Parts: sequence; C-alpha cells; structure tokens
Amino acid sequence: MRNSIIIVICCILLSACTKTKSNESTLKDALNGKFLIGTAINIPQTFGIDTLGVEIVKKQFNAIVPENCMKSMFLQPEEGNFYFDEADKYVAFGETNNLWITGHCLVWHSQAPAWFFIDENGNDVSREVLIERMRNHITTVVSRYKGRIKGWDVVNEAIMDDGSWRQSKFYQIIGEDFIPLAFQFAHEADPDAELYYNDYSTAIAAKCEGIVNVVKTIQEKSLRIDAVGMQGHLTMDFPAIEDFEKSLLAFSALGVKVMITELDLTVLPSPNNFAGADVSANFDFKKELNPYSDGLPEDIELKQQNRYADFFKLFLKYQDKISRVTLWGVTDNDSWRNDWPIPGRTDYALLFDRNSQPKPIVNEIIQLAKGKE
Ligand code: 9MR
Repeated sequence: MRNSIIIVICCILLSACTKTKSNESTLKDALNGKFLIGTAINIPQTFGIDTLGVEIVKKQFNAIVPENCMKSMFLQPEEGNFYFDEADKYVAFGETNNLWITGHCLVWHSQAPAWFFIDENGNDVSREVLIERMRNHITTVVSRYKGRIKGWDVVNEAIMDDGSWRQSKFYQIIGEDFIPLAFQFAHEADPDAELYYNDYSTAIAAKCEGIVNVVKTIQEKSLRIDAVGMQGHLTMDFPAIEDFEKSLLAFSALGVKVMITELDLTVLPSPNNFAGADVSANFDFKKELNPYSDGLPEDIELKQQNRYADFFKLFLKYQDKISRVTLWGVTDNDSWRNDWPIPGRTDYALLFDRNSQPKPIVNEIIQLAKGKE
C-alpha cells in the first residue's frame, strides 16, 4: 500500500515536471509575430560538428547569418576562382532547419582579398575595373543563392563615426557611387531578395546622419533598400539607450525596416574607453583588462542582464519597425569579443553560456515578449 502511494506521488510529480517542460517557451516562440530572432553561425555549427550549438540554434532561433564564410576573401580568394563549399553548406543548413537565411556581406572594405583593388603591377585598378569586379562578385554570389538567401547585407560599414565616408578602396577608386551600384547589381541578380545597409555604432548622431544620407541616395535613385542593420556591438555603457532609440527612429522614418544585427554585450573593460566594432583595432593584453577569466561575478551578471533587458524592451516597443534581431554568435565560447580588441580574454557577451546553457536573460526576454514584465 505504502509503495503504491509513493509510486502515485512520483507519477504526479513526474507529470508536473513534464508539463512544465512542454510549456517551456523558447525565444523564437515567444517572439513569433513580433520580429525574427536570429544568430550568427560559425563553421563548426554550419557543419554540424558543434552539436550543442546546433541544438540551440534549432530550438531558439528562426534566422541565421554566416559569421564569416560569405566574406569576399573566402568566396573569391583569387580573381574568378570562387569557393562555395562552406557557403553552400550554410544555406543548406538554413533550409534544412527552416530558418530565414541572410547573406553577409557583399561589399566590405575589410576581409576583401587584396587582388580586388590592384592590377598585376600592384597599382590601384581603374574605376571601371573595380566596378566590373564588384558587379561580377555580386552577380555570381547573389545569383547562386537566388530565391534561397532571403536578404543580403549589401554594403557593410561605409560610414565613419563622425559621419564622413570611410576612405576604403571602394570609396577612393569608385567614389560615393559604389553604394548605389552595389545595390543595383544585387537587385539585378535576385529581384526578390531583401537588401540591407549594415553598420556599427549607429547610435552616434553624426554617423546616423551619414547613414541616413546614404539610404536617401539609394532611394532617390529608385533602387531597392529594405532595411538598415544597426549592429548591436554593445558595451556596458555604450551606447546610451536613448541614442540608440533616436537612430532607430531616424532610420525607420526613411520608410525602411530596422534590423538589430550582430547583437552582443561585452562585460569587459574597454581599453581607452574604446567602443564600436572596427575589426582592425588591436590593443595589448593586460591582466587587469581580463578580470573575469575564472567566472563572472553575480553583480556583473545581473548588470548585464538588466542592460540586455532594457534593449529588448526597446526592441519590443518598436516591434512594428524592427524586422529582425540577430545575436552575433550562439554561446559565449563562440564570441569574437573574446579576441577583440584584445586577444585572449574571457568575455560573456551572448545569451548562452560556455556550457551551452541559457542565461537568466533568455527567460526574461521570453517573459517580456509575453508581456509579463
Ligand atoms: O565575428 C567576426 C570575426 O570572427 C572575424 O574575425 C571578423 C573579421 O572578418 O569579423 C567578425 O564579424 C564582423 C562582421 O562581419 C561585421 N561587423 C563587425 C563584426 C565583428 O568584427
């Protein structure tokens, strides 16, 4: 008799647990109908080697972007020799798992192969040659994934923090026109694909204004542009959320969607208050700049959680203007923040920890999305 009572109690407890489990929400379920929730994926995830990472992607996210494998130095390391193995695998991963697939990025001053800008003598190519190389690269890549890649970061990071033009080879050789031309070529290759301009530190007013002008130029030429990607490489004190909000509204007022791309939040001290995401920045390693190598203190974890929550509250407030929010990596292990702008640090920038477990912020976002906070 006693045994059967114990068995009944166990059964009730078990069923209660199972019930809680099956009621457990995920990011993509909770945010369904508001905006897509995406993540960058790396090569081990693309190839299914990082099985825990892949599980998180499938369970929690409904959109992906390739962290590296579609940059031009990887796709076309030598003129005319395209290497698509990893990009093909990336697109197949997205299709198999029913994810919104973004391509990143067609035109970027960084991670472009050196040959792109020079002739056989090492001199800068002419404007005509560079336009032709840009057309060929964009056309080849976009046509290959026509109808499969749903949106492209066409131009990445062309404006400086002060609003001026970045003196990239694209700008120096072609002039301001390189942006509308890139959008034109991408649209010609896949008229149904969404096209985006993507940049970091967009909350800086001058930079925001520079980007607004870029978008207007594209629109004045009646070219397609669907969204501005506000890269969300946040620090604990940059940017002020009010500034982020102002920029979000300025972009939205142009009649395009806003996407929060590349979201992560470093908890590490910035050397010389450095912020942004300029990949060429590099500072020497110092022990005091790597304070959490043995674990993150609870108070810092909570501060980070609150700051993440504040940003998600903002995203939810403007869900009608935002089409996608994408994290720049799955777990803290994957994050580029561990190696930038100082190599070899231990950062905690993402939503899932080094053991592939969701941090408390994941549930908080879910509750916020359900309107429970
Ligand atoms: O996270 C990416 C890192 O692994 C690469 O080494 C780096 C250079 O290609 O690019 C990082 O991703 C960048 C993105 O493509 C564009 N915006 C800034 C991102 C962080 O640097």
